[in-house]
Amino acid sequence: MFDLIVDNARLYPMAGGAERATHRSFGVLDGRIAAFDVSGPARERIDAADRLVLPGFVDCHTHALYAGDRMHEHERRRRGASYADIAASGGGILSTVRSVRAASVADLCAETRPRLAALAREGVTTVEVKSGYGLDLDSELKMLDAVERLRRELPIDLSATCLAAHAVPPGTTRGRYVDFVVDTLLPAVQARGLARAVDVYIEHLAFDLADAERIFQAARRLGFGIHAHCEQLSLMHAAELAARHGALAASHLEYLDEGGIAALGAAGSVAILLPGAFYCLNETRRPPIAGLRAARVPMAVATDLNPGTSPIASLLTCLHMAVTLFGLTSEEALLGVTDHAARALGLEDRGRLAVGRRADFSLWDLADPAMLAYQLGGLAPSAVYVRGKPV
Ligand code: DI6
Ligand code: FE
Repeated sequence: MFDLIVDNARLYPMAGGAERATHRSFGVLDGRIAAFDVSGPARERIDAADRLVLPGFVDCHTHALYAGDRMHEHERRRRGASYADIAASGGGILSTVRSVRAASVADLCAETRPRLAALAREGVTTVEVKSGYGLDLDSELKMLDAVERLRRELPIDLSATCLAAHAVPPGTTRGRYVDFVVDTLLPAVQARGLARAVDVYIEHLAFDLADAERIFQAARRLGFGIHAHCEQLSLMHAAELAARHGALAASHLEYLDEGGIAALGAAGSVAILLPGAFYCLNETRRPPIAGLRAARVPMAVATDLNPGTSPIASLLTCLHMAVTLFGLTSEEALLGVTDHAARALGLEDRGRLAVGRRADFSLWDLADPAMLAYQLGGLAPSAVYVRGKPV
């Protein structure tokens, strides 16, 4: 006896490819998909009435938890200021750090809930959320505590990443700050079980390869998954470093070269593409999609939702941009927000409709899933389920 049977569905399992399955139904037991083409008794039934069924979307790179906003920077950039100019004048990441340090856990949760709700309305059932606007022990732990509080409270799932190496806070040096991250912060996060992965912003205006090397070594000793912001504004050969540490994923990659592509391919790391940041920063250099495709590096697509470079609480918008701005096919973009995104988080229990995977799925009144890469705006699932329960 199943807990739930979904019948009369056009299923797109996103399991190894983006094509439609021949199955028309599946059964759910204990929150997981138990079998396809099922009949017989079930505690509950959904007649999908020939609607599409897709796996729940995974937004695998966000900075969704923050306080305040940076609307004035958006306007300065329109008048010609660069991201680096804004950072140099005390804006950028450090301006959000001031707001986050002044906020309570309750404030952070209250400001973040609507953003997560917006993602959930589009069928997102798992969101990765990074710290990195605290940059001291109490404030980084406060951010991760807030993520944990939201994770317990919300029907969708959250996966926390410690991005302590996001910027050097005022009043210290880069070297001393990396010492603190390695010796104090990462062990504290690990002891409290507050993050699954560690990320480093490797960029000329943030941390260099030697800093990242030390942080990744410490993170791996503590059992964290490895993520990195790589080659967004310049070629640092950060992707090779991340790959050498067995990174789950490397993000951005606009300046990635052949060596970096080969390294990601050999390590089995996912390339996370963030067209929202590319768009908001008016960038012109596109990530090397043809090279990634040829090297069979799995590509994921995420929002990078953050108050500075990607204030975009819509994964469908980013899916559309991945196609229109970066040239992904709609199939690649759909795999990028499902199977490949789950893989980028090391969450191999979701991302595709397959026996044994979590019953996280959405129903859509659409002729074809490619519609999601075609129409911008106005699309939402008619129902979303997490572990077989309606959201
Ligand atoms: N991810 C980041 O960490 C920075 N850029 C990006 O794509 C920016 C975050 C911020 O400006 O707040
Ligand atoms: Fe980011």
